[in-house]
Amino acid sequence: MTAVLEPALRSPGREVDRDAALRRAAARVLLSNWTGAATVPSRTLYPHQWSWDSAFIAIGLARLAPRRAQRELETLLGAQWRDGRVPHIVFNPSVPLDAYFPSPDFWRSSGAGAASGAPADIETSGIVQPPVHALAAWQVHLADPAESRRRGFLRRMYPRLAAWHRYLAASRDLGGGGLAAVVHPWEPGLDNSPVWDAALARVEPAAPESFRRADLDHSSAADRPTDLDYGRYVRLAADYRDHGYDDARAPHAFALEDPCFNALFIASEHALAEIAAAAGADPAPHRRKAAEATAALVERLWDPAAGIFLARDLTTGEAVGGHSVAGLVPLIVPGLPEAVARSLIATAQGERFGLGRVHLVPSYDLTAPEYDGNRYWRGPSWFNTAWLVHRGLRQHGAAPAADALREQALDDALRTGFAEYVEPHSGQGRGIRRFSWTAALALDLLHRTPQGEPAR
Ligand code: 9WN
Repeated sequence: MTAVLEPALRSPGREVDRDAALRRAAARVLLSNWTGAATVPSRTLYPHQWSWDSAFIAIGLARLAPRRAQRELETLLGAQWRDGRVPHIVFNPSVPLDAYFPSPDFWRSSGAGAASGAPADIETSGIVQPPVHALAAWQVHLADPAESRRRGFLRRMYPRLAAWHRYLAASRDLGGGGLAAVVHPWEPGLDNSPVWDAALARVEPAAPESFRRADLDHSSAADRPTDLDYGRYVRLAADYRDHGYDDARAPHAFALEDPCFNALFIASEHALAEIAAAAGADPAPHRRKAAEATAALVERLWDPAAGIFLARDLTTGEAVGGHSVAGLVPLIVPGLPEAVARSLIATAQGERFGLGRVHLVPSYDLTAPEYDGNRYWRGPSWFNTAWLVHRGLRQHGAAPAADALREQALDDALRTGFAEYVEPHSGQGRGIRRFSWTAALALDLLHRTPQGEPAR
């Protein structure tokens, strides 16, 4: 394990050099991944626009170019469906079909999704990703309120963001308990997490010869989901498509309530209340919805004995999946009961996540048999979840732990050339490099208030 320095032991001169180098390098990554209307997560592996990536990217871009950050979110929400859903991928028509799988001719959104309100002139996927967008829009506004007001940014964003949240609350409350369900492992964004294993095992995989993976052209197979995972991803997406992406008609062989997805919904609902007030609308319904969803999150997903939030499989009604970083993310929820927050912090600092003793926050329990430190979301530490845990730690008064995590994230981002993820024990970069949200969130973490405090 490489040493993790306490902030107090670092030399201030070194930090200034590192920060300046990091700022320049991160800005270069974001510029080279900018298409003119949005930012691709990676020029090679992910050459289109992704939903939650764009929200994280906008949060970082706001520190660099607030106008471009607004544009990032406007482009994404420009592909919103009439039923309110924000698709997880917005395809760039100038990118060849075989550059990414599944491509637009697999999803066929403008045809198969027409009755659900898919746009006729833009091709997208038909599933969603975690709703970080209102949180991002509010941060983007705060970075330059005068420019935001001048461009009417929040007034234009508010109705779209509110429709997005209404879609999740109305069409995705498949369990009827006040939380949104995910219906595909790509939706929570932690695609091959061991949390989905039991539910996915019930899905008949699509035949391997019926599709060709493009991801293995750009990343090592050992760092990626397996072929069997892909067979099941394809089957679930094809079934949803073949039911017109209609949540009321689709069989939803895979339906789970994920704590990270719902925590981000709640944090964004709080942001939506701020946005509503600033845009001249009534914030009260958003505050009410945030409070109700917080109560539902604790009631349905909190496991006091495990000291973490667990996903719930709606097919069996069981809590599943063990200790995943997704279960720590509710630390970002404002108004989380203090005892729950304390217990979550203790879990993060315990042997399963090793906070402060390994690199960032492992995506899965270091002590579990399913843990694999190289394979995607089955162990490696990612920068977006580290950013979320950092924010949660600050929010709940754990400033020293938050500061140490921030320093490590900045070091790891620069040292690995903005890797997609890192192996938790060695800190070695895995996946691809020059990954946009790694660069963007480093820019946000670098930001200090005029008083010299790290930004919240
Ligand atoms: C499928 C773009 C996305 C991220 C996800 C990450 C990965 C896609 C893939 O890349 O998923 O959506 O092809 O593996 O798991 O969180 O949004 O960066």
